[in-house]
Amino acid sequence: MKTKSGKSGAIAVLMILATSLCTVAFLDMPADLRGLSYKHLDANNIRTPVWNVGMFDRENMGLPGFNWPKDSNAYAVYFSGLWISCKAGDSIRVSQAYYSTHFRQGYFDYTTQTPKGFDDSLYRIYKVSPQFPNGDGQETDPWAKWPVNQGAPWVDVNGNGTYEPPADYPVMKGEQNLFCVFNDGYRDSVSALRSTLPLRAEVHLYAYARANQPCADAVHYEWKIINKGRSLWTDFSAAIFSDIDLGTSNNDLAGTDSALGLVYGYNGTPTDPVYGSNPPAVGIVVSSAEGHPANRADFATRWRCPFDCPTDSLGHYRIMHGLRADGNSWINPYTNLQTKFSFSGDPVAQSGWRDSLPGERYVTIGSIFGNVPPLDTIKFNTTSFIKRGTSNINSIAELKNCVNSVISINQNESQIPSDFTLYQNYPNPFNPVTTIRYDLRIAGEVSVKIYNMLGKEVADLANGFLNAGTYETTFDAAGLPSGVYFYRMELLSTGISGAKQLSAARKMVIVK
Ligand SMILES: [Ca+2]
Ligand SMILES: [Ca+2]
Ligand SMILES: [Ca+2]
Repeated sequence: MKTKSGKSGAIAVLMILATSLCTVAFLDMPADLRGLSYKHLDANNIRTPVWNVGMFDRENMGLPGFNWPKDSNAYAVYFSGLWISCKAGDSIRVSQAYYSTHFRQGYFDYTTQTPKGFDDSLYRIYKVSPQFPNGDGQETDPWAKWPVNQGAPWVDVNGNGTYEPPADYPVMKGEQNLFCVFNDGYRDSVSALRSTLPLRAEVHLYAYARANQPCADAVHYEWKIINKGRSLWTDFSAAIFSDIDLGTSNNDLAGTDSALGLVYGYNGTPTDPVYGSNPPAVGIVVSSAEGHPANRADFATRWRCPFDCPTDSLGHYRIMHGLRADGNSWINPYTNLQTKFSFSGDPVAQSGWRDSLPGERYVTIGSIFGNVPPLDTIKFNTTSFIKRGTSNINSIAELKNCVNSVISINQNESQIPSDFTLYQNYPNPFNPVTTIRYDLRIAGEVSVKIYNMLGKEVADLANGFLNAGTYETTFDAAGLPSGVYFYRMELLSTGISGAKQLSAARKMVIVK
């Protein structure tokens, strides 16, 4: 059995007991398991569970959750969770999903300053898909169940303020979309070592995955964190903790990239017993941080236990502010400068400050938002993604090449469940060749054209009848000057709801 810092053999015995009783219970979970629920994102080649209490990448019964390639026996992450922290008055506040979790389902009532919904089965996790307005009879809920009254995002097509599916529908940025609400107001079962007063935070999680995710397999998380207490949060930070385990956990390394705002894990040896040769690299990137002065990640680090392991709430607060667990700053030994991105050298170029001595690794990445007054909301969006190259090290190069692509997808506006999807070109900016991808869910007359800034057509990439399916076309801009261009797709469909003309356009940049 995999052992974790701070876990005892007694807990492992309890888990085995729980297993034999076939209950929803696993290693290091709090005693009260009522209301816990999870559903999977498995739209591309990642299959991973998301829970209604701030944790993800973990299966039931304490098993690793980030299955890639899905339906294989290989996993790249053991556990991930949301971490938040602040100061309120003189004291620090820390709430974490860290194997166990400080969060519970339900909302935090501002008026009475109490958590609510713990015993209400409506505060479960929800999942909807553009393909299944009535659900699929398995994990996918009917659109009508989408909990808009809990804050789940939706589109009011007729603008009357009332949710009337299927005319109105959930915001669906991907083929699979999850939502849940949780808060940190219940502290009854918190480990004494990491206990602080709660922040009184209410969190709305919207998570999604796309079937056709360009460049790398990815899942996206949008954390909306609301200060429901009556105190100002100062030095508020949000982070994702991840116990990356690429196949076998005892031969991994990790690193960060401050320019990309990325933390990643990779196999420290060319071959992993589970993944074999050329094992993949897995990354987490802060795709946006609204309410943050620079809208980006401020810190990313990797740590090991017991060497530089946080052991109490103060240590975790420090990790969530880009410091070492002991309170000192990280010092880059190659520059002698303080940094909040540890191990930020380049394993591909074999330069700079790199991780060494493969073993068990943990990673954390996040943003420091500063002051958050009562009832203010911050938005912290993260993407987890994975890429396999031609070697354990080349996988890092390939992973980094995909950062901009997975982020551009994450920043898309709500995807209306329509008859087609037009994706961002890749690469972008480009010189001189790029790829444009689109999905047709029904057959129809399609045109894809490229226009310059003046609206003049400069290329015609598709024109004619196409069956439903996924299409890719390459565009060679060899004869065109640098600048901003647009590509526009039009679809004339004759579906069951009658003939209709649909169009979408996106921007791209030629840099020579
Ligand atoms: Ca409506
Ligand atoms: Ca490994
Ligand atoms: Ca690990």
